[in-house]
Amino acid sequence: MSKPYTFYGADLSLYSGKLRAYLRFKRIPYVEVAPNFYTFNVTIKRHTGDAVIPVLVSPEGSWMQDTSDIIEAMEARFPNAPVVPPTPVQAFAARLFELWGDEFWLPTAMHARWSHQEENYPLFERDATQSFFPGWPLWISRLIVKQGLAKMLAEFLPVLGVNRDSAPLLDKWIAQQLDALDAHFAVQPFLFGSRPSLGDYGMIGPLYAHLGRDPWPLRNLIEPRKHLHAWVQRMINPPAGEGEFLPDDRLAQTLTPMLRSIFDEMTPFLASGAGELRRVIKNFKPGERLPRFMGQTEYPLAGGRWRQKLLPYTLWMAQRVVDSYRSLPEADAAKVKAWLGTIGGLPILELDLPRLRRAGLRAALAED
Ligand SMILES: N[C@@H](CCC(=O)N[C@@H](CS)C(=O)NCC(=O)O)C(=O)O
Repeated sequence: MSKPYTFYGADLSLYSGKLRAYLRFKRIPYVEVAPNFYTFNVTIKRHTGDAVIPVLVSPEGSWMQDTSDIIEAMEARFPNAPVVPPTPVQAFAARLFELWGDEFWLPTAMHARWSHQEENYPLFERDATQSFFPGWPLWISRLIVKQGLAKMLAEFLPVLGVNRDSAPLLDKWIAQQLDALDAHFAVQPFLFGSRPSLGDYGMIGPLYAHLGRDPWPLRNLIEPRKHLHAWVQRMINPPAGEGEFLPDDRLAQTLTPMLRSIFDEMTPFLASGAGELRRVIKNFKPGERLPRFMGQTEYPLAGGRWRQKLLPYTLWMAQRVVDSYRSLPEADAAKVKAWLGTIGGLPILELDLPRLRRAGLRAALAED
């Protein structure tokens, strides 16, 4: 067996769940290491520019950060059972679902964990103290974790628009989406057939650590939906065999409700964010890292309106999706466009995105 990769991650971390599920399905040899306080804040920061997980280090010692970039790099190295479908419509849809799970579900993930912290906090505290502060006196590590939590609650929930007044709308959206996913997984093992795709990996991020493992959401949101619960378990413990994507570039009808959210809610969110960035772009120099959060976006959600700050990084993710369309051979691009036309999805191709590059956890304006 070849030398293993080192995977810096943690059970409590959303994007670690995404990468872990991927590595397991691909049978890529890895050793998971919980980064301690020093590794996280010093070593990882030195190599990637930010204190962040997950990070993957190759046996040759190259450090990789950002699950989308990591999966892309690993797909090139491990071409068995590709997770991006070989046909254009399924491939484009898989990228849309990755973006949707990675970015559009963030308010949901944070709400599910932090709006129910009386039930969720003990597990979080245990994970965080054991992962980041092994060997430290418990009272000190508990105090540091609690301070980190206070900062998170003060900053992150308001950034994402989650508060007492907005929560009922988000709860309505969550119930709609989870019901739709449950109905889909009643008829298909994964989003596009019997093989998990990049889209499934985007979705397992929020649906593992924050919804599928924290006790309140697990008990109230996931366990009552048994097909969705079974999918979460399949994602974590992938079945033997490679499975396959549906033939003829077909999409199951049961994906339609989720695609409605992607086109009717997420696309306006991205358009609102792009407009916001365009308005302030002259204040930044080419190459400059943009703030992690900025401005305000507003978009339709579950029949109401949602307001949250823009994460310019989200627009970098959207740029990847649009770029994947632009790099298609003409005949494949025509198929994707025709499909988008039938489902009211064309505006995603017309987003006015400023050119961005990724810099660690953030986006920066591209140099050219
Ligand atoms: N888009 C990145 C996100 C990584 C990320 O946000 N990781 C979280 C843990 S799940 C983190 O380390 N956050 C540190 C911070 O927000 O400062 C990816 O896909 O890897």
